[in-house]
Amino acid sequence: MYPDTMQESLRRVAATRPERLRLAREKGSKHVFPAMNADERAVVLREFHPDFNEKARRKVRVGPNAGEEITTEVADLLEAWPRVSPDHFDLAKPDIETDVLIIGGGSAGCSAALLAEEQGAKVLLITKLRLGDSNSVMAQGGIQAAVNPTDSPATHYLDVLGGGHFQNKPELVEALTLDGPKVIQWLIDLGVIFDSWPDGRLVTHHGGGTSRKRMLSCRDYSGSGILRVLRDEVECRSENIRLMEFTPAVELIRDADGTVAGAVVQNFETDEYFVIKAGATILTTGGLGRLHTQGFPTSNHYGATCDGVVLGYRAGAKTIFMDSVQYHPTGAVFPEQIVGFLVTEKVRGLGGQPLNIDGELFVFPLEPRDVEASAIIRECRGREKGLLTPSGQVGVWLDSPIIDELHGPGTIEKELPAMVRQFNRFNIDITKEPMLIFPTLHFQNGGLDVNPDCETTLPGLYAAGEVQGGTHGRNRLMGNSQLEITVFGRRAGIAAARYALERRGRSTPLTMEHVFAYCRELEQAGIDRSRIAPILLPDYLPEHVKAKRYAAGMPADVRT
Ligand code: MEZ
Repeated sequence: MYPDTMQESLRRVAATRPERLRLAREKGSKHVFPAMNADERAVVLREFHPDFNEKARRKVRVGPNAGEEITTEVADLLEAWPRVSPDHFDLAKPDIETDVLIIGGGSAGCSAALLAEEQGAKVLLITKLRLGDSNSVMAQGGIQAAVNPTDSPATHYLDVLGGGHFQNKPELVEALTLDGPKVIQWLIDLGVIFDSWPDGRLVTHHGGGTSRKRMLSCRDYSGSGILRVLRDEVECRSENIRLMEFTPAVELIRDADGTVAGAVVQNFETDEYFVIKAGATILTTGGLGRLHTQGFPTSNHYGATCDGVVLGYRAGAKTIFMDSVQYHPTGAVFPEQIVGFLVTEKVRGLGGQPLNIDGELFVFPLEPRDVEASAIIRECRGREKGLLTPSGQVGVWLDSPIIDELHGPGTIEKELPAMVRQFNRFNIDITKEPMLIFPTLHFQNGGLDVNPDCETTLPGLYAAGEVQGGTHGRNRLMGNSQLEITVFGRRAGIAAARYALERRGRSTPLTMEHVFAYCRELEQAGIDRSRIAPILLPDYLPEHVKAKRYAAGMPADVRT
């Protein structure tokens, strides 16, 4: 239920709807508002995208990317001390040995495990929370792949490059788009049920920046529709895929040849540490939403704390595009309980329109994400045409009722059941009233630098999914993350298994000398010892509680 202060604006939204509807019906949703040209996009990005804020980036002083500009909150994490001292572990006596160690239990981790197992490797998958607790499972709107006869991987390739401002690594985009249709078939064969027409053809929608309809979906539970199948499959293959939950990695291990050869992991429940020796190691740890860059709320899951980049970087792997963060244009800003929650882009794919306080459409609804988000920020902060919520947030409307008007009653209930439920809990019926939205921190555009086999710049270390960088340049389009985690999860699984199987039986001594070396760099750069990483879990304790803990002689940070 919206407060009285918003009722006048809601009346204006209802008043402008018939004309907006007429335009959408007569000209098609693509022409309801002129799309920006390249110059207009550049201006709105420069003036309003958070990445262009002067405090958004700073030079990192240590590690393989030293001297490069990196997102400030990430630079803070890279300039942090280890959680554990390498002295404490007897590397000559590993607690567990495996061919392939996978760190992270979302769709990339599960895909990697399945494909590594199929190569004949023994796999150990460790995950910080439960298997499946990840950004993968929270994706709503869909997965892109060129499955339609009017589409092709080449067209998809061009869209991905355009969305990424032509800065993407082309070989990764090629792998992503060429593997796309094959991966969709693989998912269907495993049991994923994508939305389809009665004659069996897959339903496809547009997303921001797509030149063809290629967004496949499982209603608006797409990530969950995919991951539950992958997770079940992993659990079914328990003979060769061992699973350890509530067990994050806290440091990578290398061997005397410089190859990454496993990790030190922590059991969250017992606080025990284990040394795991592996023939190859794959990072599938996801993104960084819980760093709340520039104070933004996030659509990400609780464990999205950038751990994989920290671990890989400290071991010596290079990053790419770690100066770029994605703010999804439509996060909820009302009610307060769901601030930052995702409002899927599928709403706009179905014809939903962003409107200001006067009920005016102010941007083409399907601009690429960074442009759409910047235009919404401009409407609120630059033009002051947003609405203020009782808790002090500012947002604009996303007109959902127009969807039923465009496509027939019942469309919203059928296509957007997650959205309907999310708002119904607060007595907001999105079939009758719009949602109030503002950009929310959604995705880590950059990550560890990889090639199409997911090899990082360190031998024996692979990265797949959100933790890898390069595929999307500095801006990802909707649905390409769900594709990336499966395409590159599979590729990492195959490549890592082959690497590990070739090395089976070798016994090169393990070392954590790289951690000592990193500490020396931190020391030289004068980095404050109170900063510890990976952080593993976000810190939401209020300052006054921390002060009390400190006064009682406890560590102020509950996570240490
Ligand atoms: O790819 C995404 O980020 C996605 C599917 C999000 C959404 O809006 O639903």
